[in-house]
Amino acid sequence: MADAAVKEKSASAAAEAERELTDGFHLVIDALKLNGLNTIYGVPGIPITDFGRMAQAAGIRVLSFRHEQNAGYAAAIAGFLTKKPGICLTVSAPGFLNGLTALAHATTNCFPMILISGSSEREIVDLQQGDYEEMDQLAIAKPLCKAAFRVLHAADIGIGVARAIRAAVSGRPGGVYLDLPAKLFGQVMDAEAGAKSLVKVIDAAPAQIPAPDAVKRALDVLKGAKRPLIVLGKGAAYAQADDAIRALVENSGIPFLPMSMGKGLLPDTHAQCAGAARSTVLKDSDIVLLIGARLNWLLSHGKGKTWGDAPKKFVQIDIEPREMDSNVEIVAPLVGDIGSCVSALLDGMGGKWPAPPADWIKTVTSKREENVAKMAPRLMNNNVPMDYHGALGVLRTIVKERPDAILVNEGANTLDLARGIVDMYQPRKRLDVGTWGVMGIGMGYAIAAAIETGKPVLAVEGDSAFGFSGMEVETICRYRLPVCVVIFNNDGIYRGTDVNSAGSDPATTVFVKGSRYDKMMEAFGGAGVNATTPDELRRAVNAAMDSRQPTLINAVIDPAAGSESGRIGNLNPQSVLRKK
Ligand SMILES: Cc1ncc(C[n+]2csc(CCOP(=O)(O)OP(=O)(O)O)c2C)c(N)n1
Ligand SMILES: [Mg+2]
Repeated sequence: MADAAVKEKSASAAAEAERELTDGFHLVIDALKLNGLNTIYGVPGIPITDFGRMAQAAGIRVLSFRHEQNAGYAAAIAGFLTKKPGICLTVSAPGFLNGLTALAHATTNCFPMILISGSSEREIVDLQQGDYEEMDQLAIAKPLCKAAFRVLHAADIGIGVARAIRAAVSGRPGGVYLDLPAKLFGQVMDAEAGAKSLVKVIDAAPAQIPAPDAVKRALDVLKGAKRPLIVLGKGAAYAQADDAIRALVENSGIPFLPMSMGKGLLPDTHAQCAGAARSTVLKDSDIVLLIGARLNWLLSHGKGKTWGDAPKKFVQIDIEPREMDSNVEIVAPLVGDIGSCVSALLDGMGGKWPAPPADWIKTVTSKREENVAKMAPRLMNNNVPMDYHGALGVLRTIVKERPDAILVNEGANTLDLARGIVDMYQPRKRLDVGTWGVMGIGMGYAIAAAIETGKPVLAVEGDSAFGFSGMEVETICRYRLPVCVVIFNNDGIYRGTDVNSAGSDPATTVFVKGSRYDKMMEAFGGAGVNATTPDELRRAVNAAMDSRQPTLINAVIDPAAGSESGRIGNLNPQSVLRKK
């Protein structure tokens, strides 16, 4: 070879060596950061341990959990609180499956979330040759989420992440699965080309403006109402259209009923709140405007005894057209995003919207006052052991005094009674079990709520409910989060009094009597308190909220105080044969 040619060849080799390279690890990190996704909830392991380290080094907040399900619930509720997809990161097969319940939960509850799981070698998985943690994760995830994608080439990471984000937040939000095979992380490509391959998602959840005809139709129906009602679902809370929703309620003068996570959009103490007159308004209303609330089991499917015999017409605001007529006829469907739909209704109402008939308002108000008065003395009781009402009366006052704290709530009696008793004053402050009534959201939700909002969190947990995610108290202590967990310890599921008549094993619904959950928190350096009276409970919760230190209060509740399945005992199947 001539000298010149040799020189040229070695120069180009040097240039090649100097050319900056990037890899799959960094492209995923850069793609997330470019789209403002700066927090990851997950559990490390092959093949994503280094990815987590590198993400942390690159300024992403990476929160390591003790179990993927809790990390997944954290990501799901982060999505609800921020309108950006919450990110959950897991290892392959078992880690992926542990995260999957939360992904399905996010989809069912319409929370935007992306489950990113590492996966094993495609060539081996697809030939079923028994790879480490072998599983066809993409196929398994598909029926449980809105969309599922796999990225095989580093150059496609930008597009893969963009598609995942759009699928999670656009239209009706939900869960998305993103499968990243181990090999992808180590794939190398030219850094400049890599940077160019990334996509910053523009207008990820575009406004969906309702059709003018549909708005007029809805207003015409509402105008004819004699006994109107507005139902505010968690979709209304998610929308972050708080001012418009408040204006619609107040300008129309219509009583409103908040669903569990819709509480606080307007304060529960608002003059138009019909929360304490729920059965009356459902039964007797004639026109019902549903805002981000579905007519599923939580609203008795819009029919039957709960809704009474009075003829009923439904107006429904939802971003998903197929939600309409899902259970009963919707006479005025308003399809669009909630902010745009509510604003359009407000515009159409103008300044002279007639107030609802005075007798309807009077009926609702007096029912509500009657029920509130009936409840009041029970909430002030000082019984020892505490009952649910005595303990919740304390927490109700604390939330009133600290309206910006976030309340996480799960259990059966602990859930149903807290929902009714503890008034909320601000939007998106009550986070609970959602559409499935799932146990296990507690600590994941509490952690994400503290991380995403910086506000103190009060987690009110049945002793059974807490057990599903209890190990995450270590996570709470590790990150020094301002979380106060109050466990309503009644020695079991629904009640602690069941006995097994057949043998020596304990009954199926009871736990170790007199357990001291507070010691679990102490094991990791947090504060533990055993509270046996309303006064002890009050002092302990206030101290925790003031100190912002991880705290667990074991609130001792009368084991006989609860009822089977809380407020939904009617859903237990019955047989005509006598129970043995
Ligand atoms: C994932 C899951 N598993 C099981 C259940 C069934 N379940 C409903 S409530 C509940 C626990 C109720 O007990 P607790 O949390 O102690 O509340 P309490 O009624 O005693 O106050 C269980 C296990 C569920 N809802 N979700
Ligand atoms: Mg219990």
